[in-house]
Amino acid sequence: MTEQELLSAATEAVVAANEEKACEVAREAVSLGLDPLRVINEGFTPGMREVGDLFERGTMFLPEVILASEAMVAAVAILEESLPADQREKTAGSVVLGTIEGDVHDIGKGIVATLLRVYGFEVHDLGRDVPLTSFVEKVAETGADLVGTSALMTTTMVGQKALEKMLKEAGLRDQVKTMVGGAVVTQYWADKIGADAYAENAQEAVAKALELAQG
Ligand code: B12
Repeated sequence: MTEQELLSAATEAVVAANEEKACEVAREAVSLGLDPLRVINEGFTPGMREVGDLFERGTMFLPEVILASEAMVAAVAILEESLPADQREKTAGSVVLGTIEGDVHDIGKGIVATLLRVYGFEVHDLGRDVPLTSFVEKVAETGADLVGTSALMTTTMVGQKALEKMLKEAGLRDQVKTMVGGAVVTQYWADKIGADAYAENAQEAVAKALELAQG
């Protein structure tokens, strides 16, 4: 299988919600020594995007979307194992990360967490459906350099705006940088709510986090 064929097979396996096939493709990518991030970004993620489009058009239903996301999670786990081990000494900075309350989408947030760790960040991953007060409490407790929030729905991205206000009210906004992401989030939204950075994908998230933590 060529690299291009493998990327297409990854996309197809997610769209077909075929976990076995998705894992087989991921293992093949590892054995061929392909860049795991490229396979996630250009193979599996486009599959998830297509699933979203099919769901929106009413040609795919929620149970299949769940199976497709399980296939993606299993395949990504295999690829993540082949990323370099977490750096022993966490020097890049510390990040509080989570998906905003009311939102259970956590696949993308999980990829961002993994990559930040690979690049030497200490990551406090609060998980998904995280109450806004938990972000504020964790920032206060850890003195983190950054807080990153993920929102995949128009109904939950407003939580990112509310968090900006809550951090100000808690007197923490000057000491922590904020970073927002998730499928519905844009640079425009980040600017509008006064977040310090927006990133479209996990690689960009690492680049922005490094800039913010060092700046
Ligand atoms: C998989 C999926 C699900 C799965 C989630 C499984 C899981 N454990 O995450 C399940 C089936 C559970 C689900 C449920 C629902 N879903 Co859904 N889901 C999706 C789908 C198809 C893919 C999301 C995904 O995983 N993408 C792949 C990852 C890799 O991409 P990503 O999340 O965007 O992450 C990348 C970047 O955004 C960025 N990033 C992400 N987070 C962060 C954070 C920071 C700080 C930074 C810097 C960057 C960053 O980096 C990531 C890696 O590159 C999307 C469609 C879409 N276009 O996104 C719909 C979608 C998000 N879902 C949607 C809906 C409506 C729902 C439901 C309400 C359906 C229902 N009727 O019940 C429920 C919501 C339940 C809830 N309360 O949260 C809508 C939202 C519409 C809207 N505009 O509000 C979408 C857009 C589908 C659609 N087109 O209608 N869903």
